[in-house]
Amino acid sequence: MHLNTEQRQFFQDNGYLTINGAFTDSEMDHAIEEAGKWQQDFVDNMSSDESHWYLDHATKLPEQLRKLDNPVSQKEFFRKLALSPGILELVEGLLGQEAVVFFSQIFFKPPFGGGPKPVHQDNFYFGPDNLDGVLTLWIAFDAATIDNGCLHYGAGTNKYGIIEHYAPGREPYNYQIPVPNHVEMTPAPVAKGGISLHHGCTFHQSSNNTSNRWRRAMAVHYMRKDVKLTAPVFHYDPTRFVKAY
Ligand SMILES: O=C(O)CCC(=O)C(=O)O
Repeated sequence: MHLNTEQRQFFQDNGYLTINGAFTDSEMDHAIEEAGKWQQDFVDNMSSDESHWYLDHATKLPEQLRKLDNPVSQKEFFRKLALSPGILELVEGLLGQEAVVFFSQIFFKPPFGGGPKPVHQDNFYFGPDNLDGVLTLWIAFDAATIDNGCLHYGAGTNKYGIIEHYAPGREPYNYQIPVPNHVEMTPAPVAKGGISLHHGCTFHQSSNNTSNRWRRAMAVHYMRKDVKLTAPVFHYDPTRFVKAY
């Protein structure tokens, strides 16, 4: 998959880019089925610590997960999506070098209230030694719209460096930043099978899912192969890293 000059420039200036039609509906239906089976198995076996961390406490539906970690390293189906030749060409073209998937997450955002993800920068969590060496590819398993909780981006915040974040006491997984008045968070709806890319420093968030439709997606976090995560907030296990080369 090749970016034209305009798309490349948009990514460089704004720190994000949306491309529809990257995957087929049937690939996304398969992804939803795989994620659903895994979610059920996880819920059936989770500890109480895991239930605090992983359950979506906002949706009216019972016992739904907000996320699952490391699909790319744990499940072949998701690994194939993340390492498909077109996607790699795109990601490595933007990073300028061969890439490693060091972390990945499935975000479920269930219907009837599924919880928000507050404004944050991925690089705050990851702490890379090269801020331009990390990017996230977000694959929309379902169409993501404003009412079911698509991502919103702060255009140009990819150039802000890392801002200090804070986390509410009971939500150590929800580090966040107060958004300065001059930064507008712009919605980035994505069609089913579309992708949204963002630089590791770009401010982004998603709101509650106020609709009766799911908003499932997989975020794949890539870094250039010469990048080291020297100041991460959480531990990113190197045995889970997946080389794309
Ligand atoms: O899918 C979401 O709601 C949050 C995604 C996110 O924070 C990310 O992809 O880095």
